[in-house]
Formats: sequence, C-alpha cells, structure tokens
Amino acid sequence: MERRKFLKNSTTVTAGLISAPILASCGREKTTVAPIQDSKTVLPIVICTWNFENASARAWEVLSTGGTALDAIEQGVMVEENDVNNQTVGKGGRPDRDGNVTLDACIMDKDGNCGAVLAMQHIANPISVARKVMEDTPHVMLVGKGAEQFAYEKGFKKVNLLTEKSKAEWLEWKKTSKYKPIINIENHDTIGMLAIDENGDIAGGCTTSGMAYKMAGRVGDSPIIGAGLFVDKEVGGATATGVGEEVIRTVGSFLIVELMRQGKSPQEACVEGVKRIMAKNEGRNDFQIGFIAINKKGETGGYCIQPGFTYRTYSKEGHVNNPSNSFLGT
Ligand code: SD4
Repeated sequence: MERRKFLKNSTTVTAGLISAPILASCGREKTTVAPIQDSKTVLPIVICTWNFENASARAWEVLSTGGTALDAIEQGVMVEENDVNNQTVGKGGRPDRDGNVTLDACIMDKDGNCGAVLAMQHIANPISVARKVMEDTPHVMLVGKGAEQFAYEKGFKKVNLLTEKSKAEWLEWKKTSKYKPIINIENHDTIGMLAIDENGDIAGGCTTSGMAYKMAGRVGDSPIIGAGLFVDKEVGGATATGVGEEVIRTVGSFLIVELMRQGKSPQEACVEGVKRIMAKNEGRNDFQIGFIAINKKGETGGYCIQPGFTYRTYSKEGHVNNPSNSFLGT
C-alpha cells in the first residue's frame, strides 16, 4: 500500500510526455524513460478484443472527457460483464461442468500495480473487485471464496450469475458431452482491453467466465498477469483471448510486450506470439487464440490462429472494427 502511494507520488506525467527520470514499473530502481516523441501519436485511444462496440464506446466516453485509462478500462469491460447476452463474460456466462458460473478478471495500471480475482462466484463485476484487490490490499490475486468474501466486505452484492439461457444450454450439453469442456473455435468473446489516456498513461484489463463447462476450479489465462494481460508504460500492452492453457504456457501477453520492447510493431509482435504457440502445437487447427497489442505511441495490432478474429479501436480518428489476418488463413 505504502509503496503504491509512493510510486504514484513519484511519477509525473504530462500530455504525451513522460518526464524523466522516474521510477521503473517494478518500483525498485531508478530508470530513465524516453519521452514520447512521435507527433503523429493518436492519444487517447482504447482497443479491445472482438467487436465490442458498446464496451469500447463506454471506455472512449471516459477517455474523451479527460478520464484516466484505468477508469476507462473498468467502465468499458463492465459493459460486457453486465451484458447477459455475452455468455463468456460476467452475468450470463456459461458455467463450469457442475453448473457454477465462476469468473476471472485482472487489471493493471501504468505503474505495474495489478489485481486479479480467480474462480469467483456470485459477483457481477469481477473487474471492479480486481481493482479493489489492486488498490486496497497488499496482494495481487484473490481466489474463490476468499475473493467472494472480500467483494462482500467491499459492498458488492450477491447475485445469481447463471441465466436461464446458459442453464438450459448447460443441461443440454450434459446429455451428450461426457463432461468434456468446449475448447473449440466458436467459444470466444472474452474481453481484453488496453487504453492510453490523454496524459499518456496506459492501463489494461481482462475479464471472462472462462472456458465453457470447464472442470470445477479450472482457471485460464485471463486473470493471470503476463498471460492474459500485461502492460508496461515504457513499451505498451497486450491482452489475449482463446484457449488459456496455451497462452499461459507461453506467457503470451508478456511475450508480446517484450517483443515490442525489442523493436517489433504491435502487429509484428502479435504475429510472433501466435507463431510461438503454433510451433508448440504443430498440426493442430482446432483451437483459437487471439492477441491484441498497443504501443505507447498508440499504434495497434491484432493477430490470431483462426479466421474471423477482429478487434476494436476507438480514438478521435474514429471507431474502427479491425478484421485481423490469421495464422490459418484470413
Ligand atoms: C480462458 N482465455 O479462460 C479464456 C477464454 C476466452 O473467449 O478467452 N474465451 O481460457
């Protein structure tokens, strides 16, 4: 807690220019951060996985009225958490194979502070609980009952996350599935979001109900910092959607940020991230993973394994759905 306050007070950021020297995101040593110099930079900007128009529009509302990237992320992804028609996020999410809806989310700010909740039940907005973990506790992750208890202490209400639609589908699935989770191409719609505000500050978030009909207790990449999400103000950020086990194995989002640090564009970094995963899964074409990335200048990229992946960008230059190329063809 104290270290976080100290970090916040030690960092001065002005529009489009990060002053130097400032503390590194790990917070333990001094480092010099090069100012953002590209005059063509389009900031603020928000991007998110898939074609989530309403979520990105909400985040843009926050950014375009001078709000912080962190607030934009929380408010933006909450739109999907609250949308019962999105069966991969929040209320309305598909349950595990025993019928429990368990939610995963994480959030990360410009200073490398982060918070996550894993396999949490009965709480509609896991992204907000993750933010509270980040801001009000000395920890990064709270899991299961502990996360739920913490949420109640913070004033979150107990809700039934299993809608009639998701329940009916689950009962149907049980008839023939032999308890095998669905890891196919169609099962997507997790939201990962990255934003840079008008001060040049970056933040990211990721929230999901995870793989449909997973084993009880299973957690994927989405709430794992470095796997489902990573941001570093010196470089940019990345987030993932798809089969979490493969993203965890490659520490996918961290990898993409590191590739950008080494000089790759966001697009090149996402392509390389997908290639690394495919190199470990030679011959497989039955699963989906998509990455999106942004660098600190506001340049963006997205790439995935299967055709059909898109990501949204929203800046003052417009509200754009970006169909992405894919490893297995467009
Ligand atoms: C998971 N990555 O739990 C998530 C699932 C996902 O769209 O992204 N679905 O593995």
